[in-house]
Amino acid sequence: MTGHISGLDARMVLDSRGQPTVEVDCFVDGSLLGRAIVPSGASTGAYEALELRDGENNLYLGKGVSQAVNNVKDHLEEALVGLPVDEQRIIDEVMIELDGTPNKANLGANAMLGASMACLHAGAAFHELPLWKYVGGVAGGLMPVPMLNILNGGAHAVSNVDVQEFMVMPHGFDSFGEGLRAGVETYHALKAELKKDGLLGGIGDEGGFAPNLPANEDGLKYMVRAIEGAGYSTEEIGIALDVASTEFLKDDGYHMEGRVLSSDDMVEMYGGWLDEYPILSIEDGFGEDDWRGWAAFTKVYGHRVQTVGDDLFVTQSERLSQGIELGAANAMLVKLNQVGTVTETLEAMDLASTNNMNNVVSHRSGESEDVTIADFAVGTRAGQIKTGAPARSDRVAKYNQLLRISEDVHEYRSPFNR
Ligand code: 2PG
Ligand code: MG
Repeated sequence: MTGHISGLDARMVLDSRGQPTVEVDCFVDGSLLGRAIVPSGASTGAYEALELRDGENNLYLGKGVSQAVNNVKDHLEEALVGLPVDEQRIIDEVMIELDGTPNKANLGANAMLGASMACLHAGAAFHELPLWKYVGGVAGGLMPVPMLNILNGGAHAVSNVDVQEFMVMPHGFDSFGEGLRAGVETYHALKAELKKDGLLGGIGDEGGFAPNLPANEDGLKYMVRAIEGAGYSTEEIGIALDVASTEFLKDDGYHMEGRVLSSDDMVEMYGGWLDEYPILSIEDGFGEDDWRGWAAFTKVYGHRVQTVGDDLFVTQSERLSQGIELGAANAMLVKLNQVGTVTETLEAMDLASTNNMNNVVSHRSGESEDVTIADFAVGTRAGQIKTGAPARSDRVAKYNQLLRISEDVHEYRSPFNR
């Protein structure tokens, strides 16, 4: 075995919303050693790397990925064959150079990430290591505290709730397994609470319940009822929100509950919520271009709450550097497909942690059976992962992989007492 990439293959498969996505196989010395499926967002940020979709025809309503698949077979394979599979940085740099654009517009971030992750898996397999250990090296793994998105709104649900994600964060437990169990029990308790009030309907894209509610704040009330209903205290389980506010930011302000709010109004609203509810983390509380709102909020409340940039940073070092300079946030959401390669993702995470920011590894709303992010979160010692409700196999698969990993990795702690 030489450990050199001998071929790539790619195909279209479906994601959890029934949309096409890219799957890539990586062959080393003629054997299939790595395979990965690329996720896809709904509330995507404007600065994300380009997801290449066929568009022009009616197949799959224009969402086909045949060009991206062909780019793997026609261009990426030729460029990567012969490279050592465990030289991830070289592999990614070769692809970036071949693409030649700042946002992967040429080959498509979906083609490139599929290849990048497939090679990562193949590198781990070549060295006969579990993926988390290959990613983490001698530093060993850290089990992440899960953020379970148990109440879905925004672009992930058909409801009147603007806030996209109400998550529970079981941070006050001794092990990942206990934390997960508490989160899952809270999910069931939420179901019971919503049922009592006649609000139980379908579930959203990430498996959380998706009720219509009189106000966004009612989502917070239900979260507390669920935590307590499950027999836990709000000291053990806190709330994390993804407001995904870029989705309802228009030219004149944030459109919420029939009102138009300024950034200052938003700061005040969140301040009120922080006084009333056990909120540990707020993601995308401000729009992707509202640097001023971000910085104002983090300045006043950053010592009390984790402020997480998703659409703001799009897992890209350049945007993150800007945010660090402005003090825009104290954490970065990590989505591999926002930047398009494993190496650039690791670089952005490194930049965040050297600047004392937390990293939160995240799924996309369009997912699959691929569980790369579970291992990735453990190996990078990110400390936090959000990967949906404990419902729908595309979400549960990640939690199940974390349960398997937790047989070997025992370190688990709240990211808030560092
Ligand atoms: C988010 C994600 C995942 P999407 O906004 O954080 O929850 O949603 O993949 O639709 O961008
Ligand atoms: Mg988000």
